[in-house]
Amino acid sequence: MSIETLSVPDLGGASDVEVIEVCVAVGDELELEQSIVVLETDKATMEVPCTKAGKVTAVHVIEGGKLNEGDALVDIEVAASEVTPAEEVVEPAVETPAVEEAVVVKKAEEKVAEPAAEAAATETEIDIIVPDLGGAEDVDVIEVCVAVGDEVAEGDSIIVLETDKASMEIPVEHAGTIVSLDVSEGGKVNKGQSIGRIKAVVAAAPTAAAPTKAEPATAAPAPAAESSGEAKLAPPPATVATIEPGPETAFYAGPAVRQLARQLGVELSEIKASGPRGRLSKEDVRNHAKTIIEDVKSGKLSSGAGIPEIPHVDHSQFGPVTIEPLSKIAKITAQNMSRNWLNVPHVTQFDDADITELEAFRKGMKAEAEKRGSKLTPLPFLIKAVAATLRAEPSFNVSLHSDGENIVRKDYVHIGIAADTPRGLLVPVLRDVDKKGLWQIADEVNELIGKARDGKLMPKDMQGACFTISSLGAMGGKGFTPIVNAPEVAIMGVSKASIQPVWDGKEFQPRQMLPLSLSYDHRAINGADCGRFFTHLVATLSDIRRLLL
Ligand code: CAO
Repeated sequence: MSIETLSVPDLGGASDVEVIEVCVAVGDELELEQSIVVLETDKATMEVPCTKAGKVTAVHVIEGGKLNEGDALVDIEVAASEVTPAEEVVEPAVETPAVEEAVVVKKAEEKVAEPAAEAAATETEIDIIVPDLGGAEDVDVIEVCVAVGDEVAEGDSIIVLETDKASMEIPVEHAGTIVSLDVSEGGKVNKGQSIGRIKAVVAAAPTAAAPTKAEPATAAPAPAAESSGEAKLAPPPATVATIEPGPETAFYAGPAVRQLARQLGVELSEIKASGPRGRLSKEDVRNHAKTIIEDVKSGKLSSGAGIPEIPHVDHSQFGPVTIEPLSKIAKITAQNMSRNWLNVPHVTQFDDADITELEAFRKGMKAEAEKRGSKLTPLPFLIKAVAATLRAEPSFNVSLHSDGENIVRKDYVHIGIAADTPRGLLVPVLRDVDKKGLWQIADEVNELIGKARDGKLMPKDMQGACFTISSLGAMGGKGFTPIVNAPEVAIMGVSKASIQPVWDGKEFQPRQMLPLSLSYDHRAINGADCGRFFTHLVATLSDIRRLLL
């Protein structure tokens, strides 16, 4: 182990450069190329990368401080095998191309040598060549700023490149018309590569060998003025490290921050900056992404892209109001309802079951039920009939697999019962209903509903349902469209039974009709399946002797 001090590399002549972000702290394990600090001049933002891997033992810089070449940044403890001779430690410039790139920035025009006054201007087609990229290879093209046919002015950006340390705009050296482009967004480029051609008016050089542009100090020899006689653009100065905030960009972010934002798929323009002078940090980007995820999870933000939020309204402007917090269950229900409503393509089918005989039987059993300490409403009959129908029509006893590739067929029949409780809507689950008799179903339902209303349900009591029944029969109403409780694929709404005139072929008969509505997930179930399910269910309810078959 040895302690090494990492210092500020060659800043291309810039002095008293401001530290706008310190990216490390004592104790951090640094990897090679990890950013230590972010510096900012009036021309560029630059991240100073770590040239040695190791553990930070001291940090010598603070945010808002000023730095010059050679100033100590951090001390790191490096493994013996990593230790370099002392003289190399203080010479980081060779290993920090990104910083070099950043700091040699000057506007293209500043580096353009004035053409000789006597040189004649000629229109010629020339290659647009990728300049020295400070040693970086296969650099990502993140933006192509021009199209064939575009008129460009000298210094206009042709493409924007990005390494993990710097964004760089590659400017054109001459005004002219883009003739061809051999580069596309997402592609990679290297120094000296021709990325297109431009028809430009250039000053004819006095001799073929004379370069048309001044070379930036750190740039590699230009591939310009080739002996082919065809003019080539001399490489522009190495890079512009960041895109400066202009009126069109109200945010200010370094390349690593931009890259992180792209990786996470967040819009920089939507992020609130916490850094000095409105600069976005990686932390800002992460926090923004985290907030989005939390908002989607909580239902505050819909995952269905583009669904506008309901605007806030101050209701007190219209009359007196009180504001009460939602219960935890109400909040969870709201999330689940939104999620299911947005994710499940619902279809609801309606039918009426003739429960005249069922009701006669049920009422006949009331005294016995009371003797047993049971409560016999139409609900246990509905549960039993639904269980039998799920067995007869197993197309409803399924769930879509979360991989979107498979369907899960269930060989058990557990049924959820929506219960209105003082805390909100709860759905306890009655297990293996197909194996149970009516008394047992009635007793277990009553017990579960009692637990739900007393707040005594355990999470396992509310899991694993294949199908849900939501009965508003005691409350009234002629029909409603219940929302599927995914990953179940169907739910049945029960409304209030009433005596209706039913034509028996000769005359109208007064019959007790029970309105039913069946909502299903159309990804898993088709209308014909629903037709078969409903026919079987209605027939069973109309003649409960069928449950014996
Ligand atoms: N038609 C006519 N009368 C009905 C009926 C119907 N469909 N369903 C029940 N009744 C009657 C019962 O028979 C009972 O009367 P009797 O005592 O004279 O027999 C009376 O209404 C009260 O029934 P109940 O409400 O005590 O019991 P239940 O078994 O019908 O319902 C439960 C239990 C938990 C389903 C119900 O109380 C409940 O909470 N429903 C709300 C469900 C809900 O909120 N769903 C969400 C809607 S959005 O999906």
